[in-house]
Amino acid sequence: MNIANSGVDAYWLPFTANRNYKQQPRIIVGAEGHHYLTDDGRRLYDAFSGLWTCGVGHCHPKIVEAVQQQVAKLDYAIAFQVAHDRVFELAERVTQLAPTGMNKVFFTNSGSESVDSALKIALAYHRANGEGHRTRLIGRERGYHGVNFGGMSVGGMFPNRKMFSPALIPGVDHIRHTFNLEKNAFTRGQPEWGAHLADDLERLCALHDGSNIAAVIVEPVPGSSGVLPPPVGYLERLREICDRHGILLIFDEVITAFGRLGEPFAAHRFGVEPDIITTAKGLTNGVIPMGAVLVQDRIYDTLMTGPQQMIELFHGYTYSGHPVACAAGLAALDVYEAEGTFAQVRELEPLFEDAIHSLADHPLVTDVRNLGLMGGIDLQPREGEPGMRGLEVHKACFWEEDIVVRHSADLLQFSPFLNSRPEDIAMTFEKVRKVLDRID
Ligand code: PXG
Ligand code: PLP
Repeated sequence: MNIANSGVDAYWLPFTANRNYKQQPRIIVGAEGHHYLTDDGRRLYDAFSGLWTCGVGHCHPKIVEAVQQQVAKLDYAIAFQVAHDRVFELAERVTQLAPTGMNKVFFTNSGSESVDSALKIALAYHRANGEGHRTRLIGRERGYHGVNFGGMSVGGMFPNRKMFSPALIPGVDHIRHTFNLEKNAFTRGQPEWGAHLADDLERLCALHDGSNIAAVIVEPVPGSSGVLPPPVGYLERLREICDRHGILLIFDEVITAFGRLGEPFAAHRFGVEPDIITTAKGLTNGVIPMGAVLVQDRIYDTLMTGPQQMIELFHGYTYSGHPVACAAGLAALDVYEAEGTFAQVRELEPLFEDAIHSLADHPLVTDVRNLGLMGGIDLQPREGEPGMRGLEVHKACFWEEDIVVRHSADLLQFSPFLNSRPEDIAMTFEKVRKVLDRID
């Protein structure tokens, strides 16, 4: 056993088959640009850009430098009742990128925290607005909103909920998902069929009475559950229904914000303005953990009530707006701007679409989906061994093809770098095809 994996037994890996992993640990000891360096001296191409996080590559020199300088100057500043200059700067920069009227930012440390913060803000807003009866929260089947209690409850991925069923928060319901193999298999980009699926929200408004619903939360493009681009007109319809019933619409943009769809936010790409946006990941290029909740001015303004010496929202984290995270965030936004990152994504999108759909003819592939630089490939599960084929592809890519491909059961997910080289996108799918050709 080498030094790098000597602590492997002590470590409980998140969202991982621990026993299987520990038989043959896959260990990263460094990263450079678009590659990881392994403990056995190999360079692996990262086809998932971290975990949808590191859009402009690992260890980007501008971000590294900003973090190094900040940590030496101000490591931490008390987050309650006092603030620091960098957090103001970052809040301002984020709102400049946000849809109009969305001028207030609450900082968190992850996507999960952003989601739970957003749900609490929605409830608090209605209460302050004289509608304390609006308490019900609506998510969507196949939604992923992180792993904290609120996000897990509005989430719609059954394995994440199953174990915790009795502890899910009450007063939550779900609209149906938009995945439909019969109508939309192998669609490139947004499917034409399915806008009417948004009307499922009207069903829940009839059931619970819309006046009792606080918020609807959806990922504009669900990521974790397999990259499901919204049918054309679907998000517009959700927005209309929310407006009709006075319901807040929350876009969970933890994956889709900061360029993944070729725009600052998915809200821009789809031309649909939510009331609240949750983010994380790309906010700092994944360099330091950080998330943010963006809200429309009227939500913030409504909450600024009561005696002025009193706290308006009893919520916040020790590390909200951490100075080092802010420095990483500011540097990341500078890089996106200087390098024209969002425009690069728009340029790469058609090429990525062609490359991922080149696998559509493979006998093990049952569906291929893509939008922006998000892609999903469903593999036919092996009889009696669900998830095994996906795991085998991931491992073969890692050990034999020097490429990191993420899988979730029999789904392969792709999150190319926002500044990918076109030849690397082509190489990614050539390698995946080679692996698919040799596994059974
Ligand atoms: N909301 C959305 C839409 C997400 O995608 C979270 C919330 C939670 O963020 P944190 O930072 O608490 O993990 C996420 C995270 C995958 C994958 O393979 C996706 C996520 C995390 C890990 C893996 O698709 N998304
Ligand atoms: N501002 C920032 C911070 C950016 O990252 C970008 C894009 O790269 C822009 C503005 C310009 O965006 P676009 O290329 O979509 O016009």
